Amino acid sequence: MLPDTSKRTRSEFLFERASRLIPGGVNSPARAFGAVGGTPPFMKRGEGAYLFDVDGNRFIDYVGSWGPHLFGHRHPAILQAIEQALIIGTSFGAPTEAEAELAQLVIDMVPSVEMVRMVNSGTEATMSAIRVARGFTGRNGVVKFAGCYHGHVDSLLVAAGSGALTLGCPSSPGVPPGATADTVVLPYNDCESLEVAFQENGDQLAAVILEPVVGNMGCVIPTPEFLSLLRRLCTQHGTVLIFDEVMTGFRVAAGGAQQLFGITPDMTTLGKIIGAGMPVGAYGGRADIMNCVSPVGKVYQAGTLAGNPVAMAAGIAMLNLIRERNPYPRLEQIGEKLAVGFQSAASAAGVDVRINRVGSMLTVFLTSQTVTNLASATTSDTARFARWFHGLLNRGVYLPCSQFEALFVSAVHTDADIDQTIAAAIASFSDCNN
Ligand code: KE4
Repeated sequence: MLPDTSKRTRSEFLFERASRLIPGGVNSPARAFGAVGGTPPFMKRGEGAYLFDVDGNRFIDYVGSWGPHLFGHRHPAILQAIEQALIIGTSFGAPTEAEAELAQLVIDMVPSVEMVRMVNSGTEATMSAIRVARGFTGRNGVVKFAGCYHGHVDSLLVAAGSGALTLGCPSSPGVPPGATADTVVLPYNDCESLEVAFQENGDQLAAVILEPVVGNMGCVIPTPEFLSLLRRLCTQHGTVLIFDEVMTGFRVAAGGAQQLFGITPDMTTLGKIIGAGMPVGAYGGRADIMNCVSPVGKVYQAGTLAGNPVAMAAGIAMLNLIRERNPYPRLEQIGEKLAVGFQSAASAAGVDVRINRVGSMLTVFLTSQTVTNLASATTSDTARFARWFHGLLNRGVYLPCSQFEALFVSAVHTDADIDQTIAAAIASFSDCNN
């Protein structure tokens, strides 16, 4: 028997109030249900694989705060670390031992990282990495790929994914032409256009930045040829290759996509899991590049709360959990079980889907086309996705509220959770046909 989790009375009241105080009633557009309609449930608490809203509904959570909760909500080891950190204070604006402890863990785990700087978000990480790459090379050009999202950095808010794509403004108003004049946008997985871009601009390119597994146009997987060509051309032209692993870092492997695919970038950006739900981003890479960063070098970057002890404690606990528990075999197994279940549910209802998955991150695209880039991702039937989404939500399953996002399974989702999710998916796919 599937639950009825359609009651939104309290959430509707809170959303109406919030919408008068905060643009769209949310502090990040991705949460606003803009593409699927309806009222977003206001959450009261999380526990393991579950979220509980203010109307007493329980949801199996596949958002995980958009990635951080690799071990589910309120893991005891992470809570305990935060509680102990709070005893000594929240932030000092002075160096603390914890910052070097987390830095050492990142350097030990992520192949490309020889030195690392902590910041407060993924956006800060990518913004800083681009500036450092430009300072290091003395060049201005940056290549990004259509559908990839790297946070709300002016120079990268061009053909961006995630909320920008979902809400139909991949290139945002308010970004002056000068901010994107040096940004070259190419199709993802397109080796030919990459070759041409380097033939035409190679000696002006400071950096190439990409999601090494895309989450922000939905999950899109790079071809081995694309990644190895990227690595070869960047090396050949002295261009800094930046893997934006804010989403894939510690998600698809302990060492991220660069470990999974065996391609080492020059710089890496991190976020989400590194903070275990607390505000932490990081950028790092080759020591010769990172030594350009102030105060050692001249490329300026700073942050009042960067490296604060509470967030560091959460990150240290998370990365130690990963090293002690090695969740990736289980994440692969349960991610596969979910994907196979979604595929069989869609087939049973006669709904065409394409599912892209890497480990515990995946997207069910409602299209009959194989999805390898933004053009194929946007063939998806977003209206039908909205109906499927709400069918699941009203049956206790909480997916990201956009066709152009990845969902995340945690290490604490059970087989029973997956079975319940698939039962809800079967019913919801049938809804789609009515
Ligand atoms: P934040 O500034 O939101 O911490 O990170 C920006 C960012 C950078 N790079 C990648 C690959 C990312 O996925 C993100 C943020 N991801 C979105 C969800 N796709 C965050 C959700 C939101 O914007 O509320």
